[in-house]
Amino acid sequence: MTRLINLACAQMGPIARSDSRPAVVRRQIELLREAKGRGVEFVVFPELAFTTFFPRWLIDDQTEIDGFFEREMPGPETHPLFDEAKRLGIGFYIGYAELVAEDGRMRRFNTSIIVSADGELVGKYRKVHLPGHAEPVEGRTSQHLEKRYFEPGNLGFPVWRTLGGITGMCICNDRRWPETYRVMALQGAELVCVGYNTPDDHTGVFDFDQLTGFHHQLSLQAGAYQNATWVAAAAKAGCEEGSNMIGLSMIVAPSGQIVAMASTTADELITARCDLDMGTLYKRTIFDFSRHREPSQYKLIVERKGAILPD
Ligand code: CDT
Repeated sequence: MTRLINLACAQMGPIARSDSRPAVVRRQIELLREAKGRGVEFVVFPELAFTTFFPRWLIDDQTEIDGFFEREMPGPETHPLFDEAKRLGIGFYIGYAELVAEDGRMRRFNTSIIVSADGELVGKYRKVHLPGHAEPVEGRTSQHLEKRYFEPGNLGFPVWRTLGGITGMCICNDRRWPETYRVMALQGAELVCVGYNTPDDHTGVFDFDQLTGFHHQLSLQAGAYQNATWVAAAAKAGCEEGSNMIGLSMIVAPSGQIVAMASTTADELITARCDLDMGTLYKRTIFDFSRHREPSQYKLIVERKGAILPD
């Protein structure tokens, strides 16, 4: 028996700083409608999908910063997306900047949610691995100040029974860390959704930066294969406010094979018919965790943060 799901990644082209949320939501609704026409049941949208990628700028005015955040989801400007998805009967993953009163203070997270086809919130995730810096790096036109604007996520890497299978989420830089996938795989993940904004100049070292697309693919394919899970990753791409961000949105099978990939850096829907049972072969053989893993030998992974070199 197979468990098939028609899956899409709705890659988005650039969002200018001056673009309003209603204008962005209209683009997302167009992508949803195209998805419906192609028989899609679930759509993955990018990280921070309602605004430009604001961590590229040093902004001092807290009111201005908070203008990029959502106090409620859906809110007055974002609910048309939720309404249309429900009308079309399509579930989705989407990322946004979350401003929330928690533990007696205002907190800011880089967040994603899964919404079911009937419009119910299935789950929330807050980005754990925040890349970049808290202070601007001299000489860079585009900064990467996620460590300044967000706190690390505090919800772990949960998974949910939805879409007829077990689904988890991560956000952008998380996809480069093997722990991300493994924690979800240890809960039986069959699909991992990822939204991302990846500039092509993030180290400033050409030898590294020219491989940005390759490192992205490598991470997703390794994560999928080593954890016997589908991975669906949606970019915000193209030249956004002078920063070039990679496209290459893709759907990767548990075999590690790429089954769909974007060919532009604009708004583009990619789709694949995914058998959620495909990972079972790997989970019963080479990656049968309960037979082959040796957790007692991996203790350092949770005990140690940075490398300590031998004497
Ligand atoms: N958004 C995000 O996490 N982007 C990072 C690139 C920047 S690292 C300074 C990524 O890992 O793609």
